[in-house]
Amino acid sequence: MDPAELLAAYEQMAVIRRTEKAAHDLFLQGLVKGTTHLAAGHEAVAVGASAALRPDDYVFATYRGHHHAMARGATPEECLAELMSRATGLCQAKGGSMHLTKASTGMLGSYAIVGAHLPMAAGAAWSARLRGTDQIAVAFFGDGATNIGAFHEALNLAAVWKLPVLFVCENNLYMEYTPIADVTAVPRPAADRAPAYGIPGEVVDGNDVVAVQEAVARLAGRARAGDGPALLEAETYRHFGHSRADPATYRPAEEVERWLKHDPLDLARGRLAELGVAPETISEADERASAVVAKAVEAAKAAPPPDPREALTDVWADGGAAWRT
Ligand SMILES: Cc1ncc(C[n+]2csc(CCOP(=O)(O)OP(=O)(O)O)c2C)c(N)n1
Ligand SMILES: [Mg+2]
Repeated sequence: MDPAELLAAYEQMAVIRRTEKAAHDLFLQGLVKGTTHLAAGHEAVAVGASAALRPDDYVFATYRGHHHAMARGATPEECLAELMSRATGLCQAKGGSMHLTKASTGMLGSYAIVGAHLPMAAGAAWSARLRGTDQIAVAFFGDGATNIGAFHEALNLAAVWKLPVLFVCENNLYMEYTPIADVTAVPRPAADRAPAYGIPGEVVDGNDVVAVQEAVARLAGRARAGDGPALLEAETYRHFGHSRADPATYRPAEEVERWLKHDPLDLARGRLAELGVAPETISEADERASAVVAKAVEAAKAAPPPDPREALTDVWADGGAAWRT
C-alpha cells in the first residue's frame, strides 16, 4: 500500500473501531434490539482483505460481521440504525446485528449458523465461473467453524471443482468461551487443514492491515486466474467479549495485555510513520472518523421505527407471498 492507500485503510479501521464502541455503549443503554458480536480488534482483516478485492467480488461473513459490512460499503449510520431496529437500517430493521447484508456492494450477508456460509461462498464462486465473469467469493469465518462439517464439505468441493473462492479464518483463539486449542487436534485450526484438501494454507498477522492486503491480493489473484481456492488463517483477537455484555473474564490477563499491545490501529499508525506520514495527518483521520461515528449515532437515534405495514416486504426475492402457501 502506498501512503494514501494506507491512510485510507487506517481511517476505515478507525471508523469501524468507533462504530463498534458506539454499538457497545448503545447496547448497554438498552437501545440495541437483540444481541451484538463486536469485531473491535478484527478491523485489519476486513479492511486489508477489502483493499485487495474488486468491487464486484462477493463477501460472506458471520454474525461477527459489522467490520465486513462497513469494509464493503455499509455506512456506520446504516449499521447502527439496523442494530437499533430503525427504518433507516441497512436491512430496514429486518436483519439486526447478526445479518448485515448489502447485496448492491457484494456483501452477500452475515450468517448466524457457524459454518453455514462456506458452502454458500463456494456456490457464489461457482456461479461466477458459470457466468464467465472472473469474480471471486470470500468467506470469512471464526476458528470455531473449522470444526464444523460444512467447513470440510465446502473446502473439499471447492478444491475438487477448483472454484474461485477464498476461505479466510479469523482466528481469535476462542469459540465463545472455549479456547480453540482445547478442542482442536492441530495447532493451526484452519491452515493445518488445508493440505487435506490439496489447497494452499497460509497464516498471516490478522492485525497487520498491509500483511492481510498482500496475502489476500496474492491468493485472490490465483483464484481469479483459475488456480482454485485457498485457505488463509488470520491471527487476531477480539477486544470485547463474545457477545452482548460478556466481560470475557475467561481470558488470561497476560494474553489480553499482549494482544492489546498488538492493536491493528497502532500497527497501522507505526507503518504510516515509517512511510513518512505526519502525526497531524493521522490525527486528522482520527478526528474525521470520530465525527462520522458521532453523527451516525445521533442520526440512528433520531430515525423512526419501521412501518409495520412493511414487515413482509423485501423478505423474498420477488416481493411476493406465494412461497408461504
Ligand atoms: C452450528 C452452530 N452451532 C453453535 C452455534 C452457537 N455459537 C454461536 S457463536 C459460536 C462460537 C463460534 O466461534 P468462532 O467460530 O471462533 O467465531 P468467533 O465468535 O470467535 O468470531 C457458537 C458455538 C451456532 N451459532 N451455530
Ligand atoms: Mg473465534
